[in-house]
Amino acid sequence: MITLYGVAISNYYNKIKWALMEKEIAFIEELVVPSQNEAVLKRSPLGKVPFIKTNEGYLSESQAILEYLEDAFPENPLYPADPFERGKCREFIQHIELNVELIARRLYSEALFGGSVLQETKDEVRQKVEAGLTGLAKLMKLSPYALGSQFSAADVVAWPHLQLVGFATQKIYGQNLVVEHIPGIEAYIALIESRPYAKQVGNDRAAALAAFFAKK
Ligand SMILES: N[C@@H](CCC(=O)N[C@@H](CS)C(=O)NCC(=O)O)C(=O)O
Repeated sequence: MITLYGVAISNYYNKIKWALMEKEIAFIEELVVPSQNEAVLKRSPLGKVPFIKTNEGYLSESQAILEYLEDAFPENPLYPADPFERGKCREFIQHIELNVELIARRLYSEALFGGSVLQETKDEVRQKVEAGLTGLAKLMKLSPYALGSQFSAADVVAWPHLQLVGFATQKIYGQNLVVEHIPGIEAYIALIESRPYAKQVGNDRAAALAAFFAKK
């Protein structure tokens, strides 16, 4: 049995939770907030979430976890069988995480957590996120899924990240840069959110966000 550690407001946590559900892998969730506390650092080297416990030990970094799940539980595959298509799927994931999500992340302290981000940072992030989204639009097929007719790991990664990046850019710039740069993204998000497991992950995220803000 896999244990998934983290918080349901985290897009990386939701990526893995949703993958576990779509692959029909049994798991339990345990609430752990990111921390520099020794108990967390022993299981996740930078104190980040998500991380998982397997029969063999702990594993951190969501992409390493996703690929481990695919290797260890080959049923209900999330990656295409064809090597080139698998490569395209990995290319898409690397691109969205490196050139879009990781850049936009610098806005979250203000967009979500009541902090403030320097105008200089906002300007720099905007330029880089727009470049990242322009590149992503070239890779994304949306016919109807991220990379074509088959639901895949690309979707499992795209939905939690693009939803959050769209929200954060709307809050900071008054414009949803995801919607502006990826034609057809709203219909895609609606399609994904009609999937029962995505609905469940979305509902859990909404409840966790409400609880988080009620505590502040
Ligand atoms: N590359 C990591 C990123 C995970 C990540 O940044 N998680 C956030 C929550 S969404 C976190 O733990 N942040 C705390 C920190 O950066 O110290 C992954 O893919 O798992």
